[in-house]
Amino acid sequence: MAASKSRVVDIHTHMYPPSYIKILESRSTIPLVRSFPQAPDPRLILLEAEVKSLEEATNNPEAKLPGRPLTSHFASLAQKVHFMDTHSIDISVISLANPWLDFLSASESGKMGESVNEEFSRMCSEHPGRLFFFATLPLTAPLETVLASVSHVQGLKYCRGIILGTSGLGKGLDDPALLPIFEAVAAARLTVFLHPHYGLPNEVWGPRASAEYGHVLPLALGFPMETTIAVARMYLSGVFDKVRDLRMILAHSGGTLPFLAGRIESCIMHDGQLVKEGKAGKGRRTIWEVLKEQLYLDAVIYSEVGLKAAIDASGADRLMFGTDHPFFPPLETDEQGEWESVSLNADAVAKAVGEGSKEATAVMGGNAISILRLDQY
Ligand code: 5CU
Repeated sequence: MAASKSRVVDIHTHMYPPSYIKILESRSTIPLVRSFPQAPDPRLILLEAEVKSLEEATNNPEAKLPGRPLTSHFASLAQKVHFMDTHSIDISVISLANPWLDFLSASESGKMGESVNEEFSRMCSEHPGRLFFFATLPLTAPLETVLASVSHVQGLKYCRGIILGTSGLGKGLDDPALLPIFEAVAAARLTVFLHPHYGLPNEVWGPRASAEYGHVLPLALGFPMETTIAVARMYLSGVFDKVRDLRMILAHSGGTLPFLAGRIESCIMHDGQLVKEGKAGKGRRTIWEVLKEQLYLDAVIYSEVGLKAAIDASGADRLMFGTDHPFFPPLETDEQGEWESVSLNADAVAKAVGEGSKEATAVMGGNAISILRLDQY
């Protein structure tokens, strides 16, 4: 299928299929879904930073509600398509939201992964050419199950990659045990969409955060730092050199990587241990080079200042628009209408590269169409 008109593609847009919500409803520790008598919608409670308010609301019906409302935006395909139509989004590359299958046991995750990926595949097939997806891997299962899952999703017509958290097999993404998985994903031409969930330890936010600061610190700072740390660890361990065909999209414009890449480089050059071990010398591919050769960034950073840093670090040809739907709904206007979180990101693109420019067309959709082969299905 060929098309000449410029199209808008949302590569950062999540769903929880109904079978996954059922599991969350059956749980008593995070992640979970729970109903409270004082609210019409059940609450979706995901983050470590929400545990304290969960306990308080469980014990006191007057306490503020934990988590976020689980509206139809999280699980309904019709709602996703309505959201796309409302915001003139032509194509969405949907993915399971955090924390994916991370909390399932080794014996549960393989089967659940298969069923979630089939469910995403089925949803995409209901809207051919409008929906594609990033699959999820059962990383708590044995290696052969994970590799079988890579082969399975490679064969699904609308699958274009894998959504991946930062915990890997439990030891982070610099774990050598992950290499066969990265190699299999790269060989299958599946792009990794790296997304945070765990943030930073709660103590970092201080004693006032839970009662007074809402979700701001873990989401605005914890998520981006988590991504930055995960990629820096991968870089330092040599994953990108070992798996040269690995391609990763970093959520939230790379966390703080574009801003901190120079500091990472300087710390490497001035590190006595790394210099002595020959890890800092000539021939080393810098993090700047990896940013331009193996990494892509989404454009979910909500201002042209962050977006310009992302463009400077990675290139306007490596940036892809996203919305983070169904997170960040409007709080004071109709959820069925336009979302300010979407227009903030679209406006940032226009301001950073010029409204209607060739670069804006690329960031808003053209890049995703060519990088993720969205015209081939
Ligand atoms: O609001 C949130 O907690 C989140 C989340 O959990 N995951 C995400 O992708 N965006 C926002």
